[in-house]
Amino acid sequence: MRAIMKGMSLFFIVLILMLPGCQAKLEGGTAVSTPPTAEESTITYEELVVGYSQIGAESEWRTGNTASIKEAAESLGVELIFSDGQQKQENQIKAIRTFIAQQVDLIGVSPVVETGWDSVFQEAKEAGIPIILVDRRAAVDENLYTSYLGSDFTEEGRNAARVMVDLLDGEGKIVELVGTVGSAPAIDRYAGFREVIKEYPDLEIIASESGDFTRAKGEEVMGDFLQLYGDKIDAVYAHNDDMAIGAIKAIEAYGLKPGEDIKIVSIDAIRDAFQAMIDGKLNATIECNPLLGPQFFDLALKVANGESVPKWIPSEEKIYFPDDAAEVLPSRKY
Ligand code: GYE
Repeated sequence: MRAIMKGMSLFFIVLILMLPGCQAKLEGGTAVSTPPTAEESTITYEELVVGYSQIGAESEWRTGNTASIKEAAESLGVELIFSDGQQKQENQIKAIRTFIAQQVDLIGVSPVVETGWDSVFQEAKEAGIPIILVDRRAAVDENLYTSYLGSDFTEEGRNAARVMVDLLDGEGKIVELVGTVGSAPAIDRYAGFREVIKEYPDLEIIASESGDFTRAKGEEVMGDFLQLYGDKIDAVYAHNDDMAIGAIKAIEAYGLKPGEDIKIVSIDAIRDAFQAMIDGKLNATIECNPLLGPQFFDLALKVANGESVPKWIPSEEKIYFPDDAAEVLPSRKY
């Protein structure tokens, strides 16, 4: 909506008011102009106003994701109103309400947890503002958002399990560092991993706790696991690299060798994970792509121009092992 106003000069508004059959009507002496339809005008990147509700800055993945969104907006000339929710859903809901009041053209949101979005998304819908989910899904009716741009977290969990089966030769005790409780990646990575592991009766998940996707919490929870189970632990499955890096510290502090005495598989493929693999402390990382900025604005422009878009645009992702880490690290952008 703001783009339409930005794109329309006063002259143009006066002109359409004077044209017969135009969409402007006079109601009680006030001019009301209906926005042009997709056929009548095409919005450009420079005219687009986007509100973006980010989760916070809990991980390297997240800071890479934020940079990608901001850089893409800047280089395309999109007006971006960015809000950092500091890990709190209530802050994200407030931000979305502000975007609605500001009449942005479109809202991008990465929901910290899956549930609790119905009312605010409904408010956006009633205001005619489309929502694109970025990175994380929300458990809402499909008609409350236009598209979801993000990874297949369940497949990431399955891939982590497939790698784990190989590393442990189908036998051993695993501890799990779970992501933020109630978040889409934590729920799906938990489930995907188990789908594969349950086929191997000699693989056992002996403990599973949330490390909230942060290094500090990953270190703390791994420290607790070591106190409880010590060298009975054969492997760690961490829902992200930051928690794995925290776990590496805890394992070293306990006097064991991460990557050797205790195998570690995690998700994201951040630069520090490549360094940990080069150092022999991490056994594999499953890529999850945060560089979603360019794709997001491409999608946003299409939606603002009334084009139809897919309901889900999955990211393409790889698995990385220590053997390729030194070669790949220089090209990693996050
Ligand atoms: O894996 C983790 C981050 O939602 C995919 O959130 C994202 C996850 C990512 O904090 O590092």
